Amino acid sequence: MIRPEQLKRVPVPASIPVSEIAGDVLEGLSRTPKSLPPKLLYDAEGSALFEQITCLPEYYPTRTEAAILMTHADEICSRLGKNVSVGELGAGTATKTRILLRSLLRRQFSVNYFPLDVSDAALKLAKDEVEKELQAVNVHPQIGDFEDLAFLELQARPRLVLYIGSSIGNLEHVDAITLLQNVAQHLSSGDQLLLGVDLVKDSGVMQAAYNDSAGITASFNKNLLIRINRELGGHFEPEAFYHVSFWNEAASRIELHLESARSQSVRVDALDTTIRFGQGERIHTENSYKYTLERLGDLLQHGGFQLEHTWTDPHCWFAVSLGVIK
Ligand code: AVJ
Repeated sequence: MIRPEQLKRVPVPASIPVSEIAGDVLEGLSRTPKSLPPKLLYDAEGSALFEQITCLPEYYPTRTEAAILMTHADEICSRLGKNVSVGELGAGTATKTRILLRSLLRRQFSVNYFPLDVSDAALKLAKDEVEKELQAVNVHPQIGDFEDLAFLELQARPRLVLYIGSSIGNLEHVDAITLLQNVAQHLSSGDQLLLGVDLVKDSGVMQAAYNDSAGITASFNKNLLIRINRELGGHFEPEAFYHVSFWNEAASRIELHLESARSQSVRVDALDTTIRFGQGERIHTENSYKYTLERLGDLLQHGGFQLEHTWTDPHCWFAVSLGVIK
């Protein structure tokens, strides 16, 4: 965890401490039904696989959101405070962010940009790519998860917080609201949030995006087992698990699971435990919630933001909303 006093360019830890993975893995795999927190999917390898996912023909969210940002960048920037600093939650490699930064630099001389991510590797790429293209952007990478929001207070006001890419879709509704409330707590009147969420649409379109024909999403999902093998001395055979994904209409979400192909026992050395799987038993690895415009409005409001404007694409597949602290 990063504390505010550590943020003055003191070296930050290279990744989530192993003990934290151990606790999450032990807890998740001891539960019935078994589950693992989605943030564990995003180690260096997982983040690289997710980058590949964003380029897949079936995976519409990234290019749809990028198109919204490109089409409306000037209008979005015209609605921002004068001379904003930019923070970003789950920045990844910041590819889409550069669309906004480019446009922002037509309005202000420089930008202080604070990308937060759990992946050290992704942040390094983000910093390199942004600084290579946009010399007037000062990048201040923040390694951490969404509990480490104190860096927002290091940003000069007015602040813009980016939470794009539908990352909020990983969260249960109550947790999404709590997260926005936590963000709001570090902000002041006039500070803004730009939030990107995936919208409910034809289920075939959504399901194809999480079950691509090249099998990249399957590799992304199974990478979690490989990570446990590497970091915790696990003995998972990734071939002994199937990638399963489907649209859960009642919960308004795509679910990702790893399904045991047979009954098996898997030893995890660092946990000093053996995990038993029945044939067909699943580990729930990720949810990707899809919103309606109405639910998106409620989310912002309950999170402490007043909705200023929402931009969507022509199919209304994805939405980018700007909210402000009153
Ligand atoms: C990174 C959470 C936005 O939900 O679409 C993509 C994750 N998982 N394919 C999403 C993901 C499998 C992605 N988010």
